[in-house]
Amino acid sequence: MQSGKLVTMDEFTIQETRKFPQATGELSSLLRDLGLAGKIINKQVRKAGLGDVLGKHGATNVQGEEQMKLDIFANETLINILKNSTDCAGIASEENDDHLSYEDTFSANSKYVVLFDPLDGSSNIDVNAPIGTIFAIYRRVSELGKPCTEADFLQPGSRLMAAGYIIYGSSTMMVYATKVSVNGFTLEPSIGEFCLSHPNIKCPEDGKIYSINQGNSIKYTQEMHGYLNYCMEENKEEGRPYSQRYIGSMVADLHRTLVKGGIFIYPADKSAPKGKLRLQYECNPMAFIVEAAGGKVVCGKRNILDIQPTELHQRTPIFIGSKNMVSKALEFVREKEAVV
Ligand code: FBP
Repeated sequence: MQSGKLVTMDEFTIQETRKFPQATGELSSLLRDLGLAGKIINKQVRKAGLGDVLGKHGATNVQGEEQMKLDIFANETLINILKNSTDCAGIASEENDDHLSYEDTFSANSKYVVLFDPLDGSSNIDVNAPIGTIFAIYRRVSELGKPCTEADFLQPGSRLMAAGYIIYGSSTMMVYATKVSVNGFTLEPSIGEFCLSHPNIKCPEDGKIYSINQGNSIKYTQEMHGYLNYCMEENKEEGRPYSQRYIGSMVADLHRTLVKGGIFIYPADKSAPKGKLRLQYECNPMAFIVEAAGGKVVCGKRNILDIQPTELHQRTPIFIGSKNMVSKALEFVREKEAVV
């Protein structure tokens, strides 16, 4: 890659495919379709204050959450783009009760399924803070040529083929991981292409930032308080107290944690004994990305990627980020936090 030469995500995925002689290019083309969906959602997000896309839609989703107009727009955009894609047999979304299988011949013969959170950080949409789209790609376990089944969407994270997110922040970026590497692409508006800007991302082993909604701390266990006190206590040698940062969009808090180091925690608590964040389209894709970048992810007792899902919208506690910081947190919370 010559310095200064822009490498588009399309070029990059094609170059990567060449490294795997058995590759058919289907996964790369699916990633490109997700990039296209990201560009269309980005266009709406960037002018959210002008069009009629801010505010609530009036409906609620399967989690009982009020859906925002942009949630619906992003959801429909992804469903339609992946439906027209030649490489997706079906989808599951945070906004849909059940999975959707695409039954046209092309889709039914596709070997991949996609799960997504179409717009993560809904509470930040109307206040112009960073939001994102999260996606996870599995090779289906059901028979090709037939409609995909629920089993295709209830696979452990360790079976992911690829996962990523698109962050609509100060710039728009797409970050995705395969089993071998994590790469980031920034949208170059003048050519409308995601271009390689963060090659081979590595999550620093240590960090100086902890990220948690401490407003919930009255509901935390003693062990969790033990770790928070550890983060806030003075220890110059170890660079503590850490700084606290919490944007309230998982995509934005995880993007910072991935590139700068740190730890992001959404623990179980008295009102959410299984945690808040969803395993299949929030925690597993982020866990796959951070682990591929050398970071660590647990639910309090074990690696989140080893959990065998039983429900599409199940939740899990999550401790994710710099390897050494997550290991330290585990020293405090192991056992008590594990509810899965
Ligand atoms: P959705 O917006 O997709 O429902 O995601 C959940 C989420 O907004 C995460 O992005 C974020 O990390 C978390 O919930 C914030 O929760 P809380 O407001 O309880 O801290």
